[in-house]
Parts: sequence; structure tokens; C-alpha cells
Amino acid sequence: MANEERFQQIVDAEEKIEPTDWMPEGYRKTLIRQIAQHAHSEVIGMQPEGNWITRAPSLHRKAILIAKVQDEAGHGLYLYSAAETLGVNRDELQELLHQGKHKYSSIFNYPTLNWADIGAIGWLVDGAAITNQVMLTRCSYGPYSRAMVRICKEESFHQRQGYELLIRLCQGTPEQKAMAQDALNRWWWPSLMMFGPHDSDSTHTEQSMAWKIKRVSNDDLRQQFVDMTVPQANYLGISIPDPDLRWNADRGHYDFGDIDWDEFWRVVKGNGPMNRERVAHKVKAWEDGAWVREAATAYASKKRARTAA
Ligand code: BYC
Repeated sequence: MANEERFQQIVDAEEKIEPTDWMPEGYRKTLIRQIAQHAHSEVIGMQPEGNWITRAPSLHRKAILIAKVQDEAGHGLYLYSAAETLGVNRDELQELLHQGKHKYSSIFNYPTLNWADIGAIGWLVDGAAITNQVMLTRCSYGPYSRAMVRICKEESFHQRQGYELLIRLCQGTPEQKAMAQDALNRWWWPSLMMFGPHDSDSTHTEQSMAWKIKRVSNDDLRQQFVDMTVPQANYLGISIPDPDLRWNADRGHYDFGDIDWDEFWRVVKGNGPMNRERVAHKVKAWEDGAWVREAATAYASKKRARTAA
């Protein structure tokens, strides 16, 4: 049986492809692209929240936020490791991100302006992330699917802490509730954009679904997210900034308004509100950390030399 045919049989049988198995070059490239983008998103995603660690309103909130931001770094590590099993080097991937040749999620190019934004990120951004990532636990590539199991468990804690933060604000003073509303107004549409372009404009969906890298399409996931989130906004008593949002009994889903795709592509192409700052900060952190990498390498070679002696 030809390699290609055998590969597709394994995929169709819902078995996992492992690093030493034969795989089509396009499958390997698609996985490197998606996993690297995902890893970069986790690491760049530390910035908008990290920005609030020193300003968290209590010790309790600060401890939660530090734990969450550390989790994102851990997700980056699991994912870079998964990408390395496909034959790329982690430093190479960093370089591509720093040169603007690799993408990361559009959502992290928006600023965090007030404390309620930390709640909105947990509720909406992590909520959208889980909606997208649960399907990735069933991805055909073993190392990616296994990394996603752990990541999803942690994302679920992240989502809950954000929602709980907003419940507290919405049950607080009118000013606190207004902060929550303001955060929802700014984060709603960018959260819907996280799922990517409409299926009709998605270049990779069809092939990625045939390879069972993606298991559900961008539009179907976006709909799932809207259906899940509207009752949660109702419970908070704040309104989603979409005049076209209404329940459609025939479809059994919420209808919602048009996404501003010009804004989406502007942000994806590097011209969103915070793109330049995010990448510049990342490059500076990489450069500032050079001495740590050098020290670790020197220590490892000293240890190797001692073992060999
Ligand atoms: N932002 O053919 P399509 C997190 C690009 S981290 C930027 O549909 P695909 C968290 C796409 O790459 C969340 N670019 O692509 C962390 C492609 O361009 P290229 C990140 C986007 O890959 C910290 C083009 O548009 N999650 O949750 O089939 C704190 C056409 O799109 C975006 C993941 O990365 C976007 N939103 O589907 C809190 C999950 N959307 O590459 C939370 C894994 C699309 O051809 N990734 N593009 O130049 C995926 O599931 C898929 O890659 C996507 C896109 C659904 C995102």
C-alpha cells in the first residue's frame, strides 16, 4: 500500500499519527504553521494580562492572575515542544515570529485598558479558546492532541476565573458594572474574530479537516461560542454590542451581525492597535534573556564534560 493511502487510513480510523510515522509534507507544514502560531499566541498573550499584575486590586486577584499568566507560558512550552517533534527548531520559530513572518492570534493586538478587561479576557478570550481547542484534543497528530488535553483543563480554570471576576464587578457599584459593560463592548467582536475568516474564505479548513487536524469549521465553532456566551451575558446583566443578535427558533441558534472583516485583516496583517508594541516587547524579552540561555548552555556542556570524564 502506498504511504499516502496508509496515512489516510490511519487518520480515517481515528488513530494517531506519531512523529516517526510517514506523513505528507503538506500535513507536516500545516501542523508546524498551526502549532507555531498557537504557541506564539500563548506567549504573546501573556502581555495584555501581565500588564495588570502590578495593579490587581487585591492579593487574591494578583495570585490568580500570576498563576494564569504562568500557565500561558507553560502552554507555549508544550506547544513549541510539539512543534519540535515535526523537525523544526524552537529558536527558528522565535526568529520567524520576531521578523513578523509568523502570525499569532489577532486578539492579542488589543489593549487592556481597565481591570474589567482581565475578566473579559478570561470569560471571552479563554472561552473562545476552549471552544476552538476542545476539538484539537481529537487532532490526528498525537503530540499536539495530547498537549491540548492538558491545555484545555487549564483554560477551563482561566475561563471561570474571568467570569467570576465579572460576576463580582456586575454585582458591585454602578461604576463597576459600567466597567464590565465597557470591557464587553470592546472585546466582543475581536473574540468572534479569533475563530478566523468565514468558512468560504478559509484557505486551510477543507484540507485540515480531511487530515483531521481541525475537526470543526471556523463558522460552526463561532456559532457554538455565541450560543454558549449569550446566556452568560444575560446572567451578568450586561448587553452584547450587536443590534442584530437574536434567537432564531427555526435554526435553534442565535443569529448575529456581520463581523468587520476589514478590521480583522488589518490586525492579522500587523496593523492593529498593539501589533508593533507586542512584537517589540517580545523581541526585547528574548534579547534580555540571552544571558540565561547562555548560562544554561554553559552549565549543560560542563555537566556533559564531567559525566564523560
Ligand atoms: N488571528 O484558513 P484559515 C489563547 C489566519 S491562544 C490571526 O481559517 P486555519 C490564549 C490563518 O493563520 C489562541 N490569524 O486558517 C492565550 C491563515 O493565515 P496563514 C490561539 C488568523 O489555520 C493566552 C488565514 O488567516 N489559538 O487561547 O485553518 C491567554 C486563513 O485562515 C486568525 C490557536 O491558535 C486569527 N484569529 O484556522 C488567553 C488555536 N484566524 O497561516 C488565551 C489553533 C485565521 O495561511 N489554531 N488566521 O498565513 C486554529 O485552530 C486555527 O489555526 C484557526 C485558523 C482556527 C485559528
